[in-house]
Amino acid sequence: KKNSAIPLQYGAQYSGKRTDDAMNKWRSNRFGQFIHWGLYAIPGGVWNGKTYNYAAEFLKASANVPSATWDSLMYQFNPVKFDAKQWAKMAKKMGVKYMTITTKHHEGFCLWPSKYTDFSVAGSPYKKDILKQLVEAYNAEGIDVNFYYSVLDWHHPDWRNDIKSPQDSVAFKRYLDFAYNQLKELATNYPTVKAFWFDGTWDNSVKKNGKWTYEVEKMLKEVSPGVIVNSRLRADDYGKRHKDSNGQLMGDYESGYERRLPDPVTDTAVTRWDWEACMTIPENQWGYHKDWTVSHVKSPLELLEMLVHTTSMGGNFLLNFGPTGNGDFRKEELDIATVIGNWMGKYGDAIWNCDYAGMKKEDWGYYTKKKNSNQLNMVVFNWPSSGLLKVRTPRGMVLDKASFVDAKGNALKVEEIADNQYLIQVPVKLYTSPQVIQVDFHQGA
Ligand code: FHN
Repeated sequence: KKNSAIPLQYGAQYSGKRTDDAMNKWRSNRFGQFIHWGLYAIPGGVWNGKTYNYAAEFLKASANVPSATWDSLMYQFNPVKFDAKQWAKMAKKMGVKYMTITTKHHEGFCLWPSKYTDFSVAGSPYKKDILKQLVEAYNAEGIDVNFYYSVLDWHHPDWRNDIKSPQDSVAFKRYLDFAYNQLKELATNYPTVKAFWFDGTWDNSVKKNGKWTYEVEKMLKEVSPGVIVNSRLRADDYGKRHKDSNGQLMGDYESGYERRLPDPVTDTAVTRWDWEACMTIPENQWGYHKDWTVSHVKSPLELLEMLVHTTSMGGNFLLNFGPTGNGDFRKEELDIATVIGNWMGKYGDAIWNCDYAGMKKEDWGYYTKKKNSNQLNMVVFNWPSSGLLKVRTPRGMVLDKASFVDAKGNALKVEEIADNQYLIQVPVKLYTSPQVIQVDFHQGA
């Protein structure tokens, strides 16, 4: 039931979780590859010999590069090593079921030949449509493609951070028409797109145009039925973002978790709606940065733990990659993709199509539950030196048997030590990657 205590024209367009096929597919994907690629990949965080530690895609701002100079990087954009099929193969091996690509980041450069601007691949020496190649190659591997779109635009002369005069209002209206047209163009020309991922919507200018965000959501869903839109797009009549003034989530899923995850003990409220977290491999680099020694670089196991943690709370995990200006991936990213892919190859069924199990978090790791089944996965990151894994079940849930997923014939001993409390006996051993134990249960009286 929609809570409409405060009358709104541009609030949430419906309430509750979507249950249609497109949303069910989005939810079952669980693991995605984010790709930030644009002109910023060419300087890679270095300007005039100086390395800037802040996010590489913000170099224009960090190094105070004049717009004309930055924009002329377009004439250097010629990624000779770009091979969409290779990218898609790597993604497939890593185990992702979707990929989200920056069609246009804050700098305004478009990876497709948009008829509404000259600032695109079409004006670069490379010339060809990057989006089209990516959509075809990833779709051919069975991977959904989603489009990231920055509403904030440092290139467009009509972009405004705020509306402070009638002139601002006129200019910004032109900008909003431009962005609306581009979005319609994307939805029309790439009909297999599954979701739009909005960003750069935090400024007052956008907050004062909740109506536009409402209309964009509506238009995209008309042009591309079933398409999914993240909460970042939206503002309501009063400029309230993500959730409207009545507390209803706007868009189809919550997209606020960036470089952080909800706490698995205290933040279980997130399991009530759809959500996605996006994550960088270094501390805060989305675009390609030449020097990754500027911050901590997460290990494959740290990232894997985040993926499992996210799945255990009913969310999707979008792991970011920043290809080089030549169009290939740095070695660190390829290595991470390989390690995660090897694990996913064995244990992916503990991720895809899995959800929150409704159980208390235990110190050994995370539960995930295959939808509509009587099976739990225990993904164990902290192997116990006691050889005992504790499981506390909700009332009425009775454990039947447990085994390693890769040794299903060998049952592990399950001992009931008190009402709804069990110990599973496991070998005391040193493992170098998280093990998955499958547990069968039934609902008792
Ligand atoms: O400023 C951007 C950043 O470059 C990156 O695109 C992330 C991805 O969530 N979004 C913005 C910061 O919220």
